[in-house]
Amino acid sequence: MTDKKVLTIQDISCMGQCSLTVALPIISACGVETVILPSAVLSTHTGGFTGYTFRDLTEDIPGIMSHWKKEGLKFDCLYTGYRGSVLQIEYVGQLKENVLNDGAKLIVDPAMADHGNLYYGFDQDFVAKMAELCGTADVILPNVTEAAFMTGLECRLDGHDEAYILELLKALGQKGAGTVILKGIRYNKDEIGVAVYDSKTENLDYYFTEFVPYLSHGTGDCYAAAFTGAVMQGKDYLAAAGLAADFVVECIKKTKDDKNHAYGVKFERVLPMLVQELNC
Ligand code: PXL
Repeated sequence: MTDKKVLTIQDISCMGQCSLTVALPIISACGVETVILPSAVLSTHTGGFTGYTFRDLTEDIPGIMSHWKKEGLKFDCLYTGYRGSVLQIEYVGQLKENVLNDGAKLIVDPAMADHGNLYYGFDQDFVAKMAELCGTADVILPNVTEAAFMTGLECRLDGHDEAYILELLKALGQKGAGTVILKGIRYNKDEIGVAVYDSKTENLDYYFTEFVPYLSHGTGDCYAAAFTGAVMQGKDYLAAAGLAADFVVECIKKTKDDKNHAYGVKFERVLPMLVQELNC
């Protein structure tokens, strides 16, 4: 058991099974205390819904941060997910300086693109800032689309080979990230994998799972939350990357037959897996 505390900054999409509404229960199921910094409140996420509300909470961040600083509150990990503005990316540096313990980990999920496209509302300026932030992180969790956007390399959605994947990993590592966990690797049609690349030693490992052909929002957020919880419980990066991958595959399997549920995955039904692996 751990007494470590994770601070996570991302939005609340009231409906949609993503960002904070999945991070909080998933990291908690891992047995890890989760402190939240909501970056925005949306009625739904931006993928597949129209006419959603969006309240930007950027201007609340400095006040929350300075209150925590006054109280002497410090956290062991900062995990950043979806952020609604460039300024919010810039605040991550200040959070790191003011409310993180020495040796705390910065885990960055770019959470800005998938399947070859940027999410609605993001532009190249945002991509450049996110790439800069990734350069300061201990661990980054991009998918292949995000990796391609941040490095300017070609975006290939399948038919990958190791030369292409290594090119992406090295380019991301050269920007400064300590460990790159690259998601969505397709070396064959039956499997999907993550690469775990240490940019200092250039050590590369993979973890592959069965490929379940079903597209859903929020799987990246579920992955990042389970990964973060596992790392806080002392798993090494490869073990945490593998557990998170198995968790997401099970979430997709629990969801894929429900045609009305493409907005997110039924992660609630798989939380016992995390409790069993990390929190008993
Ligand atoms: O799942 C990533 C995500 C998080 N938050 C919001 C989103 C998305 C993806 O579309 O729109 C608001």
